[in-house]
Amino acid sequence: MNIKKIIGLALAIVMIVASFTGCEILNQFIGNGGNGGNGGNGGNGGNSAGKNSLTMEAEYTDLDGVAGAGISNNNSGLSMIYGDGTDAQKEMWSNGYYVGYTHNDQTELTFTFTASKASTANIVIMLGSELIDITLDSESFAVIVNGEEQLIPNWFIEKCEMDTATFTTCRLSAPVELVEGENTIVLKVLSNDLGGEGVTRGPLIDCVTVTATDAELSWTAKEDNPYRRDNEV
Ligand SMILES: [Ca+2]
Repeated sequence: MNIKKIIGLALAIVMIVASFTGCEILNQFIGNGGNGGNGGNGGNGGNSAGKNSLTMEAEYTDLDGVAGAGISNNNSGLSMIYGDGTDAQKEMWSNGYYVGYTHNDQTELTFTFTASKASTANIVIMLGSELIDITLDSESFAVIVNGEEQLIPNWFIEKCEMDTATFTTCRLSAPVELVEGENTIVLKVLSNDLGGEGVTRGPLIDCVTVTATDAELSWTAKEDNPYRRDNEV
C-alpha cells in the first residue's frame, strides 16, 4: 500500500467535511497544487528574513518554561513537541513536528518576530485537536497580537490521533497591525469546558503564518528544540 495515497485520500475526505463546516483545511502540498509546491515546506521552520510572508513553527518557539498537560500525562516545555521530523511526518505537518499537550489553562505559546516597518498583516494558524472535535472561540482560546486580544471566529477543528494528526487552517476575523521592530503573537488556552465536565482542552499547534502587506518579516527559530528535547538530562 502506498502511504502517500492513503494520507492524500484521508485529507481529501477531511477537506470535503471541512467544506460543510465552513472551515478551511490547508494541507501544504494539496494547497499548493501537488507535490511540486512542497519544496517550500522544509524551509518553513528555519530562520528567515526579508519575506513578506513568514511561517513560524510552534516547535521552534521558546518552549522553556511553558506549562502543558496531556490527557493522561503532564508534558511541559520541550516535551510538548510531538514528532521526529521524518519525511512521512513532514508530509503531514509543517516541518514534521507540532506542539501538543496544551490541555492546560496555563499553556501559552509566544511567537516573536521582527517587521521591517509598521504594516497590516493577516495571520493564519494551523490547529488540530486530539481525540475530540472542538470549536475554539474567544471564550476558550486567545490570540493576542502585540498585547491585544483578537476576535476569533468559531474555529471548528476535527478530531485526530496524534500520530496522524491533521490540521485546520484558522484565520483571524480581521487583519492585525504590526509595529516596526519586535512583534509578538501569543496563543493562550483559556479555562474552558471543551473536554466536558469542566475539563480544559487545547489544540495541537503546528505553525503560524504571518503575511504582511508592506513589511519584511523575520524571526529566530529555535531549531535545536527537538534535539534538546531528545537529549535533556
Ligand atoms: Ca510544525
